[in-house]
Amino acid sequence: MQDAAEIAEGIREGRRNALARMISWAENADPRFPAALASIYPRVGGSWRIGVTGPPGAGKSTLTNALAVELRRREKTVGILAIDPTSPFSGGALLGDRIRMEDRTSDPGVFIRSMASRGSHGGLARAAVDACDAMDAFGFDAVVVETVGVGQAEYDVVGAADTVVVVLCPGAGDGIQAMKAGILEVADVLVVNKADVDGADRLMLDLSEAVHTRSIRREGREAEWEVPVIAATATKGEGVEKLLEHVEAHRRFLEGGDLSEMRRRKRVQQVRRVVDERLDEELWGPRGYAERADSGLRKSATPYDVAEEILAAILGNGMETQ
Ligand SMILES: Nc1nc2c(ncn2[C@@H]2O[C@H](COP(=O)(O)OP(=O)(O)OP(=O)(O)O)[C@@H](O)[C@H]2O)c(=O)[nH]1
Ligand SMILES: [Mg+2]
Repeated sequence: MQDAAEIAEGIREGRRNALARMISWAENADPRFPAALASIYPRVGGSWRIGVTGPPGAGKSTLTNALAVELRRREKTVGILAIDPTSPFSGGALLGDRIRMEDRTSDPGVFIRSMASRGSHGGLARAAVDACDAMDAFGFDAVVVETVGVGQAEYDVVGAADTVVVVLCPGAGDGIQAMKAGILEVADVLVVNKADVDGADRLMLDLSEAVHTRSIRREGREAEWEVPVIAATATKGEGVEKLLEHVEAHRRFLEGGDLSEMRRRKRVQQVRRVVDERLDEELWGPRGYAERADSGLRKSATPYDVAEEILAAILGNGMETQ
C-alpha cells in the first residue's frame, strides 16, 4: 500500500500514475489525501483553472478538446477533469492533430481524468477541487474542469475555477431559457457554440444584452469585467483561439487585481466543504446520532424535539431555547 509521502514524491517527480492515484484518493475521501496534499501544497497555484459548463450537449467536451489542442499548440500543458462525462472525449485526432485525447501515453502534456458525481457522497466539489490541486501541483499550465450545468453541485465545481466558461448553443429550446439566468451568473466568458447552426446569431444578440445587464449589477472589482460573448464552432476548432485569448485577458484582469484574495475566498469554500463533510460523517456515521434519534422518536417525541435534544447535546447549553 502506498503512503502519502510516496505519492507526493511521485507527483513532484512527474509520475502520472502517482497523480492518478492521488485523484482517486480525492474521489474516495481517502484518509491519506490530506497528508499528500500538505506535502505538495507549496506547488499549488501555478495552473490557470478553467471551468467549462453549460447545458447537456452544448459542445463542452468538443470545445474542451479543441481548447486542449490549442493549448498544446502554444506549448502549454493541460490537465482535464471531466465530471460525469456522457460524451467521452473524442479519443480521435481533432482537426488533424495527432493529439489523441484518450490515449494518455501519447502526449505527456495532456492528462485526462473523469470523475462521477454519484458516489462522492455529496462531496463532489470538494473532490473536484482536490483533484485540481493535485493536477496543479503536478505542474500543468492549465487545468480544465468540465461539468454539465444542471444544478448547484455542478456550479459549485466550476465556481472554484479561476475563469468560468459557459457554453451555450442555439436550438436547445426552453431548457436553456430556464437555466440561462443561473448559468449566466457564473460566467466569466460566454461561448455560443455551434455557430454553424441556425439561430446562433440570435442567441449571440440575446446573450450580449443579458450579459450587459448582469455585469452592471455585479459588485466590487468584478463589475468592471465585461463578460465577452464569443461564437465558436468547436467541431472545426473555430473560435477556440479567440476563446483562449479571452481567458488570457480574464487572467490578466484578475492578476492585475486581487487574484490571491479571490483564490483565498474560494479556498474558504473548500475549507467549508471539508468541515461539512467531516461533520456529516461524525454526526450521522456509525458513531453518530442516528441511534439517539431513533430512540427519541420511539418515545413519541416529534422530529423537532429530538433534533433540539441532539443539538443541545452537541452545542451545549447555548442551544437551549425558551
Ligand atoms: N454543428 C455543430 N455540432 C457540434 C459543435 N460542437 C459540438 N457539436 C456536436 O454536438 C454534440 C455534443 O457535443 P459534446 O461536445 O459531446 O457536448 P457536451 O456539452 O460535452 O455534452 P454533455 O457532456 O453530454 O453534456 C456532438 O455530436 C458534437 O459533435 C459545433 O460547433 N457545431
Ligand atoms: Mg461532455
